[in-house]
Amino acid sequence: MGLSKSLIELSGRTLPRKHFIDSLRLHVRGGTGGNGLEKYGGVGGKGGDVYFVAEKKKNSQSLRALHKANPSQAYQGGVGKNSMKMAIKGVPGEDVLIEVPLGVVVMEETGQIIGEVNQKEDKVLAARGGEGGNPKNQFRGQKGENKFVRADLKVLADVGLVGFPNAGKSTLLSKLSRADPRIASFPFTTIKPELGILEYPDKRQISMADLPGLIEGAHMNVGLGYRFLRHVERTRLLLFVVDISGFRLSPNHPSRTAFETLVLLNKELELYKESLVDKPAMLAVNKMDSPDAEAKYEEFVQQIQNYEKTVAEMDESVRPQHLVTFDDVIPLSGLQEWNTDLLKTRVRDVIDYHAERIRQKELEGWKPRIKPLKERGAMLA
Ligand SMILES: Nc1nc2c(ncn2[C@@H]2O[C@H](COP(=O)(O)OP(=O)(O)OP(=O)(O)O)[C@@H](O)[C@H]2O)c(=O)[nH]1
Ligand SMILES: [Mg+2]
Repeated sequence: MGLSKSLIELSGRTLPRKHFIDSLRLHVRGGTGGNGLEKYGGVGGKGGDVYFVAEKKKNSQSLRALHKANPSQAYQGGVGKNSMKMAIKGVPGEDVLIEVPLGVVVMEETGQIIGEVNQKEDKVLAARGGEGGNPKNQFRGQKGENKFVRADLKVLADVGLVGFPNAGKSTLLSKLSRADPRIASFPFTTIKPELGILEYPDKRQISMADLPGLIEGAHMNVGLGYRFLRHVERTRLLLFVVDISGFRLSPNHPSRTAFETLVLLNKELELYKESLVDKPAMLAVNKMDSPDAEAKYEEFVQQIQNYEKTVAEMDESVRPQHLVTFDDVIPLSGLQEWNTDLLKTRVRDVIDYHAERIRQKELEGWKPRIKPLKERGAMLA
């Protein structure tokens, strides 16, 4: 299935860039190597590399600070020193470390991933410094790698909306929060994650990320694919949204029932990263106001109640190995606001339930550690 970004381009839409923050294009260039000194066989210093590393101090949640600190977004490794009579081995150029928040993916301009900064010790080489001059390069210091890269920050949200295009994710978010995402009757309306905040009477707030629609093949970058799948990683709860009438991208594409879209979503997550399937999940069966929805829902419930069995009967090409477990399944209509309050309450309950479970687990492993009082030397009376 050759669907790609062209659909979006064809529609001539511009990217709304409101609340979603985080993508930067940067110019990175490794330092030039120093020249060697042929007469003495001296080797020039290597040019400095450019790396992405985790920021040391605060754990900021955006790339904005980085942009502010260096609006030109150009980073260049230090130049390697020439080999000299007195210093036969040239001193290497200094490496440049670009500090970013955790959760940053560094990519080539083509979208190919160079590496990710997910943990404090992660270090991603973005541009290698040039070799110092040596016999192999006629003692001429080499230029460093020189290119543009993209740094994307994965969304950090309590809840991530996962669904096929057009399932009504953005509509739902607009009803649950004050967010005002773009809504339209064609697939791939949402092309960037956007955040909404669910507010509760006791001032509790839960953040929900509206994500672009996912279709089969997404893990291989079909549709908006990979670029968005990674945003699912940093959410605590996945809220699957399916259209009770199913989905069909175009007359050239197979028509999928609601249940099939669900299984395919499950499969895409699994193919992208198996651990995503183990995340707490809920299911919103949407558009219950459409014709024949009740009858379709009845069938759907049968299938989901026997999820494992129904899936086992499906063709291997669509069948996931590892099934998502849903803490709740709620039929609703985002548009008509049927059951949306219930959903809001249940989202909170499920998040709290899992938080409590994690806390309990931690407590189980907790043992009081009785330390001897610090030994003290003789005290002066
Ligand atoms: N009948 C009915 N239509 C709905 C409902 N929710 C959304 N829609 C319609 O479905 C279409 C798609 O809605 P969106 O909210 O943009 O869907 P989405 O899942 O965000 O789509 P993408 O961003 O393309 O992935 C729009 O025409 C909505 O008006 C619903 O509960 N019932
Ligand atoms: Mg949308």
